Amino acid sequence: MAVVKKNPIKLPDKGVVEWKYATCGYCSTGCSIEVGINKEGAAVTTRGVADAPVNKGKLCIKGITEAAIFEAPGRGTDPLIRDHTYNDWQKTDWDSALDKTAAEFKRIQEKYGPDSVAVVSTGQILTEEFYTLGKLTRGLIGTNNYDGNTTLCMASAVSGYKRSFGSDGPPGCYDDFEDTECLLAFGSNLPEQHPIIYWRLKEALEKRKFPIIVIDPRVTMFAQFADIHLPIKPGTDLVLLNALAHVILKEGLEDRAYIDAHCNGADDFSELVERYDPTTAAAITGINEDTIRHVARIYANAGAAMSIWTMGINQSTHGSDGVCGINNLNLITGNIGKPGGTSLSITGQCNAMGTREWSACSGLPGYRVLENEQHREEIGKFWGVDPEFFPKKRGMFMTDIFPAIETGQIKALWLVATNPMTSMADTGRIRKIMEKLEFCVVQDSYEDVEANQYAHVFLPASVWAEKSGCFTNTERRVNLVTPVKPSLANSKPDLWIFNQLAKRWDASKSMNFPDDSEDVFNEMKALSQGDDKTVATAGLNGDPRMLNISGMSYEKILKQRGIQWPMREGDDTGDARLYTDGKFQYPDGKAKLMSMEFIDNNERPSADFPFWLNSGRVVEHFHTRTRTGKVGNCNKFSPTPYMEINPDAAAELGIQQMEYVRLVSPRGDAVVMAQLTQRVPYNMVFIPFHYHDCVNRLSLGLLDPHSRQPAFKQSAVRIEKTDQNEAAKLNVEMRAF
Ligand SMILES: Nc1nc2c(c(=O)[nH]1)N[C@H]1C(S)=C(S)[C@@H](COP(=O)(O)OP(=O)(O)OC[C@H]3O[C@@H](n4cnc5c(=O)[nH]c(N)nc54)[C@H](O)[C@@H]3O)O[C@H]1N2
Ligand SMILES: Nc1nc2c(c(=O)[nH]1)N[C@H]1C(S)=C(S)[C@@H](COP(=O)(O)OP(=O)(O)OC[C@H]3O[C@@H](n4cnc5c(=O)[nH]c(N)nc54)[C@H](O)[C@@H]3O)O[C@H]1N2
Ligand code: SF4
Ligand SMILES: [Mo]
Repeated sequence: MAVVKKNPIKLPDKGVVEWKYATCGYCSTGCSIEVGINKEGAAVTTRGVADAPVNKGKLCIKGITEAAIFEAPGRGTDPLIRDHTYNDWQKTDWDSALDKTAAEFKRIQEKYGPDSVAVVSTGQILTEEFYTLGKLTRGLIGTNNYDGNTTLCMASAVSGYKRSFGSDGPPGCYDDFEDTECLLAFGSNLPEQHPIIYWRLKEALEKRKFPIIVIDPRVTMFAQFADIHLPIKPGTDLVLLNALAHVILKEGLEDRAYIDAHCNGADDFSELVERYDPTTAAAITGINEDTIRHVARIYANAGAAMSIWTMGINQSTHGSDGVCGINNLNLITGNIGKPGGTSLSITGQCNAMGTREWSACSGLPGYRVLENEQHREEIGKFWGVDPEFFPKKRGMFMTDIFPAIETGQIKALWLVATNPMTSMADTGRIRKIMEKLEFCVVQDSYEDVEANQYAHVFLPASVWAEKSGCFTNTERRVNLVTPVKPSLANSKPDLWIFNQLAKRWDASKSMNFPDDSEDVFNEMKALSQGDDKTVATAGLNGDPRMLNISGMSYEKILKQRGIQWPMREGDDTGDARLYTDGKFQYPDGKAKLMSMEFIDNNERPSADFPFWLNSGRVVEHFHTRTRTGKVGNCNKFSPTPYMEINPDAAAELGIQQMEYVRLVSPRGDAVVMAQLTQRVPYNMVFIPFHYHDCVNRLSLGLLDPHSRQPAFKQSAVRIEKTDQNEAAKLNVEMRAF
């Protein structure tokens, strides 16, 4: 038989002369990536690194197109400066921009007190940069109002881990897919938001079938691939979790030996979940009682079972409680710290972990806390700062900083790699708040970032692999970014900017601000080293030294394509899992079963606003589109703000596919295009939050009491018809940003 010859796919020759190593700068999966450099030294393409443990050569659409971000339109090329009336920007030199920034911070602190300057950072710069920003903010500027956009993202996971286990730190890893016998996924659309973690899951499933159960009000791509989909009523996951525990305890399916040996609070917990029987829970969650019992039995009877979650849990008024509920489920079934048995928060930004570990945003570096005297003294001594200079408890969260600007308590704001004008809830209010600032400095790689509309100084930062340092991914893997090309124009690495700014404070003369990122890494290594026996004395949140990176070096990280912490001095590599010995970070070494009552406090659909407003992401875009909005091969899939609406609801309102509509909430309005799809239930619309002046003009964002994270996914709206020509004009204006 004649062999049919197919035309092989021909990749255009990009003229690559060298491949340089980095870690992807978008999501927290942590893919190892190589950037192709041509003979002019320009980054022209990317490819996955074949021997990397995370991605084994694979990349998603964002990683594949990432070389385009370096020269994308809107990059900041020079420092900019302007007066208080927001007149035209003037180009300036670095010294003038940094002098002005330092002088304004000092003037305002002198006039209104040290905490009147706020610093809000990100999950997207390198760990060495986070650590240096922490040193500058805590050790020199001396404001306690220092936080990051991770309050919009991972704060509930951090808070839940601390409450359950005594410390932050995701205990599992991607290899757990290889051993698990059941996977529960709460509010996570893994195939779109973490495509390569999803690919790892599919790989495991090809070798061995095990049930996938997805809990999400939408029929996401993940839900479509699941064995069981629980389309839960928004914001009610805690009730489902308490009911699953109810069934497990009632039917004697728990791991009693594990609970007795490793958990406190079992009696209170049994008493609490007794009230969450499946019949009561079904009425609240919309999941029928038989399914609740069925899922509880599958999970508890599996030899090893794991749970993952993302923003469907964290971004809720019960975000922290939801995380504790997931941890409870895994504690009572003995599924922590064993292969295939874990409670794994899927993180968000490329270095959401790095900021938690080292930025000193909510405490001090290396999981140390401000509330602990010993921690303050250790860091004070190490940095050469009087420990009395440190506050004795954490300051405001990002979501409290903005209301404090509104009331005049905070007068100056420094935004580092975050764009609250698009990403915070109720942006109409945020706009008014930004106008109140006496001084605002924006440090971003792109000068067209919307937050810059209210800045008086703009500091253009180098982006991603123009810099050198580490990211930590979802499974605690520290991986390296190397500078693959020089910084664009007059932009500078964030590390350089922090170091130069530090020089504007006299006290910096007796401190160390290394220029080289590896020297900074070595400082962090030294701070992470320690005697593991200090657990009992470490105080509030246990032993910071669980986060031990003392055995790592850039060379080893590069060689192993990323190493998980902890890796102690003398170890060959890092530990895959935490808590394998069932010893937790509370002083008595036990975890805590948390008893949590459900409080029904969400804004919900009403006669005036009859639709749930849900929001999230799509695979081709990243956040506020400062990058993917300019990459043609990403932006072409969804250039226009749109909502998913159920076809039955659309028919009733007389709305056609691709028609523009006006959405109205108690906060504001937004014009979007309608995409008719069964993915959303009849009384819900879903909007990707990537577009400026869109879903966050509408969202309420009630705060979780523990984590202060906003409930971005539970608001209410009504839908109105709108003039199609006007809407199209508005859309063109918005796309021209
Ligand atoms: N392509 C792409 N990937 C990304 C990002 C991106 O912008 N683009 N961002 C990164 C970041 S920072 C993050 S934080 C992650 C986010 O990753 P994900 O959390 O997976 O993404 P989202 O789309 O925000 O939300 C996930 C799901 O939560 C569901 N949900 C809403 N309300 C509820 C509820 O009450 N209960 C439950 N169980 N589910 C609910 C939504 O319907 C949605 O499908 O993605 C990361 N990866
Ligand atoms: N309605 C709704 N709102 C949400 C969410 C939701 O699901 N729904 N999700 C929330 C979540 S989980 C998150 S994480 C936030 C994200 O919200 P933001 O942090 O506001 O989003 P980004 O667009 O990622 O902003 C990061 C900025 O950093 C810049 N940048 C990138 N690399 C560098 C660098 O190396 N140096 C410097 N200096 N700048 C750099 C980018 O250009 C960009 O402007 O949004 C939150 N908002
Ligand atoms: S999955 Fe995440 S880390 Fe991997 S290539 Fe895609 S965006 Fe980058
Ligand atoms: Mo996030």
